[in-house]
Amino acid sequence: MAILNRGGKAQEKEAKRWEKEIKRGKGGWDPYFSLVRFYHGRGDKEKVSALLEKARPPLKGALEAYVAYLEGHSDKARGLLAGVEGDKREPQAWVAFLKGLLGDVQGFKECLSLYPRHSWTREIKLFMGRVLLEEGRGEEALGHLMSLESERDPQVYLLMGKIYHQMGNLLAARNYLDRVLSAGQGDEKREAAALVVRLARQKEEWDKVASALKVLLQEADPQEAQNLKEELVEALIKGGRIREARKVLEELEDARELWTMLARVLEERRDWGEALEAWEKVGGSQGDLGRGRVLLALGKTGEAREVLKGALEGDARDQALYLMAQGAWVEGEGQECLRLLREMGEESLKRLPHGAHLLSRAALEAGEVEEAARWALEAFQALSPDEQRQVKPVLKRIRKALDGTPEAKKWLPLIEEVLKESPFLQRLKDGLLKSRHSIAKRLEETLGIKGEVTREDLERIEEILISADVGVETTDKLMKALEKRMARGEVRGKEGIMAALRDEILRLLQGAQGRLELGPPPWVIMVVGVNGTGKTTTIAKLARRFANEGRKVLLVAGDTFRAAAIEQLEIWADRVGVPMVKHQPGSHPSGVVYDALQAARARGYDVTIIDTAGRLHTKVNLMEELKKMARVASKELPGAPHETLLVLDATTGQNALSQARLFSQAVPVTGLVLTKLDGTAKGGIIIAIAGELSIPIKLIGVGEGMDDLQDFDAEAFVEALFEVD
Ligand SMILES: Nc1nc2c(ncn2[C@@H]2O[C@H](COP(=O)(O)OP(=O)(O)OP(=O)(O)O)[C@@H](O)[C@H]2O)c(=O)[nH]1
Ligand SMILES: [Mg+2]
Repeated sequence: MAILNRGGKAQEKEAKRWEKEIKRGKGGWDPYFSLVRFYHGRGDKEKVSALLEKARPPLKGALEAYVAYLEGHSDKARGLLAGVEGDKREPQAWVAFLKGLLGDVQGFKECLSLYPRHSWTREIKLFMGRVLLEEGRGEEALGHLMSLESERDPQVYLLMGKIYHQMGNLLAARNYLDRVLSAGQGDEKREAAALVVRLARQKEEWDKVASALKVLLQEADPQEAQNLKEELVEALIKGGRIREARKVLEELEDARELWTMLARVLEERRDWGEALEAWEKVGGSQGDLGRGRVLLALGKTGEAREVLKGALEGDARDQALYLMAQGAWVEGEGQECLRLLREMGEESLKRLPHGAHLLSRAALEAGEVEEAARWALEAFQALSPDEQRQVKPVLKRIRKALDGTPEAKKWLPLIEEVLKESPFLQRLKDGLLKSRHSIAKRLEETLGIKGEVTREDLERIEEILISADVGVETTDKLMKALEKRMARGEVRGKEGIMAALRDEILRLLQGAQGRLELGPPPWVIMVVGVNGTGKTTTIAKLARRFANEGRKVLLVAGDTFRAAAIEQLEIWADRVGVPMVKHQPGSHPSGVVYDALQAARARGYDVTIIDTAGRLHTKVNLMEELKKMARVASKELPGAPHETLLVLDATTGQNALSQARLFSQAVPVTGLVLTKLDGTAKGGIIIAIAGELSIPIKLIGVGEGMDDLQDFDAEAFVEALFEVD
């Protein structure tokens, strides 16, 4: 069955040999099938017809069926084959093989039983696998292919990859396709690469996409290469390989969209110089718009406004007007800013809430309070919650300006409605009142909002941060970040420096934000910390939270050293209505942990919270006790304690940092609780913690009330800390 031979130049020679064999009346059916395939593959219809002429039944019928199959007429082929019977073993096998090709897997099986151990067993299995794959019978196909797997055959691997892909086992699919990529060549390698591109793209594995595309590129013709390179650039950009993307992009013609994509990413990375060049490549009004935006970010306001004029004609007009207005605003030309924004028209302003926001500020400055109110409200409704925070101060100023005017009646209720805080945020703001005064308010009072930033201003910022307990190291980090932004020209004026500082602090806190999550029961939380930081009250608050969520909670009086400590937790357990395990005062703390975990397991508690002592005769004793408790817990319940919360008191300032280091050395602290933020003007300690420790902050306490223990939300925190009324 030479028909199964693979393509290639050798075929020319082979074909001559087959022709000779036919002339000599030798070789049976093989040379006929091989030649039909060969000539059909070259589109040589005459030669195919000549062969059909020459053949006698039943070979003739079989060949006709084969040709119909090659032409894609499977039904016709089946009809033609129906009357054909092979008389001897080889013809019989050919007929069976054709049946197999036409979707009757039984045919392949017959073939295999006629020639059980022949050089083409492998090929037949491959064909069978392909037919089964087409019919969606992947599992069956795998059964036949397994025996071939050991041959390290890229063809087999490719087929298995495709089958696993069809079956939805993407991991296995990728595994086999990767083998084709590393060992295969030619068609298989290309096919595997194309499939890998698809699979990796679904999973957004851009490096994989890129490397598979490169395989495809190796043998692509120029037209294909253009398309593939476009895809490659996209994958490289998405994978963050910007420099490489740019290099490939340089080779492409007419790739505006990709340049736009690249320019956007460069802008996001604040890579201004490169972004500017990329926008230049984009050209047209979009390009002008991009360049204008970058120049504005660089503080080159005049140049930006000039460039943006180029974008005024065309579909980027509104954006251009908005950016020009921004430039005017930064330059202190309030009236010009207002004029440009008004030129945008109502509809456009509604679509561009940032424009509406800017308009409200410019209008307020110009004394057009009603216009300001209208557009501030419009912007607020359309912006994301994070951006809404920036509109709030404007609304507050408008509220003040409206006071006592005839328009107040119409606008004040609307503004009040929008400014109403959620109870959560309100409580946080109340809790952070002292810190807000010592940080944000002082910054604003000493800096003012208008004008350029001087060296003294920076020194004052530094001073205020340090005095609010942000700590020398973290303050230094923040100041460096600010100076870097200023050097890049990103920060304009005092308003800009405040925004940048807020942004840097937010980033720092976001990096430290954690979440208290419960795993499967029995989940065990151990609460540690020096005396008086708020361990026991934190436990009570958590117990109530979990109980309210409908969980079974168990408390453990692990501070066995003081009778009062056991009583205190007991009172809380009663109040919250959850059970508590205790031992005699003075007994061993690990004993009570052991009992409690047995109970937790036996009675199916969802979460068990262990209170611990804050003070022993020496620090060493305390740490040793904690270690022992953790050890006992993990022996009783593998993995326990699943969470170890360290409670820190915000009013103790820099001391909190050394406590955190000390406790982490003894037990694996998984989260921090920072209490009493309401009791200090030095809430900056949380920024120091975020800057200097690598333990996530999970909870914060902003008061003694039961609801004053909050999940730490960096964004809300920064808003509460910075929003000066
Ligand atoms: N203002 C304020 N007080 C808090 C906060 N959290 C805890 N407290 C108070 O801090 C005091 C000490 O709290 P406890 O829970 O007894 O502290 P502890 O860590 O268990 O102390 P020891 O058992 O002595 O180690 C109590 O009066 C609490 O009400 C908070 O977020 N804000
Ligand atoms: Mg206590």
